[in-house]
Amino acid sequence: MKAYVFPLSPNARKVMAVAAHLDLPLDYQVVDLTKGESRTPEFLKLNPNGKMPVLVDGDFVLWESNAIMQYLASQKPNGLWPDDAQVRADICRWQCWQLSEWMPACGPLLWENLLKAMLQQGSPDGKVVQNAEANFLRTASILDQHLAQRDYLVGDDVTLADLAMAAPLEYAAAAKMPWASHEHLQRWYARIDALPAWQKTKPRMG
Ligand SMILES: N[C@@H](CCC(=O)N[C@@H](CS)C(=O)NCC(=O)O)C(=O)O
Repeated sequence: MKAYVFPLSPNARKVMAVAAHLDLPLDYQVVDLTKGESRTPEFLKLNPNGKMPVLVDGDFVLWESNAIMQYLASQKPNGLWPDDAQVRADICRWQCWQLSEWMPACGPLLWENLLKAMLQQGSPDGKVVQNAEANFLRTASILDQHLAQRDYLVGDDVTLADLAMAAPLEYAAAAKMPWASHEHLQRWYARIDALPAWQKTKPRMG
């Protein structure tokens, strides 16, 4: 299977971490987003949205990171995606929430406080940052409360839900995400950060 990724991206990390955790050999093709490589005619044939990650397995082409995570985790029995309808629905619920609530909360802070400077796109917009911080605090509190009595988002061990949610937090400090008072969330992230698959796929700058 071939995966098209830009390894610095949290969405790529989600896919790479699953493959690392399950020891699935993926043939990686880097799509350099700083060079517009996701907008070439060849790449747009794989994903008309012009976005990575994309997985190619023979004739089967799959985009959307959460769908790719589930497909990879379906390759063999494992605890990331247990074969139980209710557990899978619970994991999928958190993956949906990750896309609909968590990424929109983290994304503007990643852009304003980190990417803008990296890409020389000017300084952070104070008003956008203020709104983004409020949204981050609202959503982070939901996670913090959920994690107050548990070590992982679903069940007693790491699942796809954790790997999906953890991805943007790699940049929590650099993007100035205000999570200092969310101690349960921080403790949970430290647990994910310690996983060999998370360490192995840590983005390397430069
Ligand atoms: N919902 C998609 C989002 C993917 C996405 O936003 N990818 C971004 C980088 S994080 C991208 O490839 N952007 C390239 C572009 O817009 O040209 C997923 O989860 O896979």
